[in-house]
Amino acid sequence: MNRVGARRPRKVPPPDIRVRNLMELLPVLLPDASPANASAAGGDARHRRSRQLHDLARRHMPGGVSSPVRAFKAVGGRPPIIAYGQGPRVFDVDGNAYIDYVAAFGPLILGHAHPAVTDVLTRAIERGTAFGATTELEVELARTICDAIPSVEMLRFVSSGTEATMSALRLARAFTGRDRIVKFEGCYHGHADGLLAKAGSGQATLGLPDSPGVPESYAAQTLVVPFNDEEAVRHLFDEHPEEIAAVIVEPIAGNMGVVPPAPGFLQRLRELTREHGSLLLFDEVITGFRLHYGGVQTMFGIEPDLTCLGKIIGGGLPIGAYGGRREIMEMVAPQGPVYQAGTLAGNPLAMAAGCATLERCDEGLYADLEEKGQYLESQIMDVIQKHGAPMTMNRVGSMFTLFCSPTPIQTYADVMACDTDAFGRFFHFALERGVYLPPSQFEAAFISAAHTDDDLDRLAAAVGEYFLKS
Ligand code: KE4
Repeated sequence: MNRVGARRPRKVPPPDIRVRNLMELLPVLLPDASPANASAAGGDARHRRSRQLHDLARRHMPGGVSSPVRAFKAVGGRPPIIAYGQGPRVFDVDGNAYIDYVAAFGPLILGHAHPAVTDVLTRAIERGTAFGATTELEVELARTICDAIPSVEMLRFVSSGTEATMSALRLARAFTGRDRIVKFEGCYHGHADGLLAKAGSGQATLGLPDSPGVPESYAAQTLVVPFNDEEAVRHLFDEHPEEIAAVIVEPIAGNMGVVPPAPGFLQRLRELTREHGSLLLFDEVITGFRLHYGGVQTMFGIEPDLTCLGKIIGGGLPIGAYGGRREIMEMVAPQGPVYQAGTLAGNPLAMAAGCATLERCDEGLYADLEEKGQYLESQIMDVIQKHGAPMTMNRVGSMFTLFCSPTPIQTYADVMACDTDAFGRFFHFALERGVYLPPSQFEAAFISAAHTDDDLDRLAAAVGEYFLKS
């Protein structure tokens, strides 16, 4: 039993994998660095340093990662340790190259180390890293986002998507004077206690904790219903009249894999929330600026009361934001009584990377991404049909998921019926061939502006080769 305060002898890692000095770890990248492709070398020798570093990582960090999905538990095996990225590729510490469809789980719409972003960051970093004060670029990014999303008249920057949704829900409760919130099975909004809730059994509508450490009382304030089930939402409002502060939804679900809203579903949520005096929150942490300049809301012509953003608006640096109607946002401290704060909120480096990224999110970019998405989808659907493969693809713009399912995926129940073991086998088959998909059946994959048709062909070829062999 560790006595509090007792100093444990410091464990020294085996000498041969002591992390070298920082500058050695960040060698100047040669522009034409083209390390051996993962499939070029043989056996485990090509992952030697990754394995060593992963062992060291697991000694010092739970699961050897800073976020669970990165640990490959959903697909098995051990993750490569990444050294750097360039355009559509990432390279691991053993020099293996991968065409990257993870895109850091969404932010990197321009690809890795886009010169426009790295140039701006290089300039910004020479001026300092944080000030604890408002900066000009922060005002510029806030203005840009408010101009891009009509429903966002005012916003607050935070440092993660979790902070954005957590704060927006606190604000919604304050604005409505109500406590309950509604979320959908399969949608993920970050790890704030009240959002780690799962559906109660049977007719029970009150949420149950979806993680140890979440008090039942917190989860009970969260009502969880199936995505795309508008009748279930209507029933909740009947069951809990004047108790529901807000309904939060990923307007295009990305966290059960990509599942688009059923026709009219989002519009119905807008009607029901307005009818019952609740707020509609669009969690656009993934979809904000991913599919359209602004949010999915501009594609569907729906104005939520509050919007949560992240990922792309920070160009790969830590960021989140929540915003919406002025009368609601003016309740946020210090203008109003709803407290929320953050040391590194509005960080100047994140603001710089965000401004540089959004500057390039123009109509041409989205047209290019849609064309690439259509090309990839046609390539993959051809292969699936040719082999009669038990796989289907959901795609919206440049976000997609390959589901190991012989039938279409339209609901959370459909997703839960997928063969996740088969996905794990396919994931590693592709990884071995230098194609890096998100390491879970329940994630969205992303095409960036840097992906070429050859890169897209490599993924389609991996699908074809996999089913040819299986
Ligand atoms: P963060 O706290 O991870 O920045 O954002 C939480 C969040 C909120 N809303 C949506 C729609 C999200 O997708 C996320 C986070 N997304 C996951 C991937 N599905 C981040 C990857 C991870 O957890 O490591």
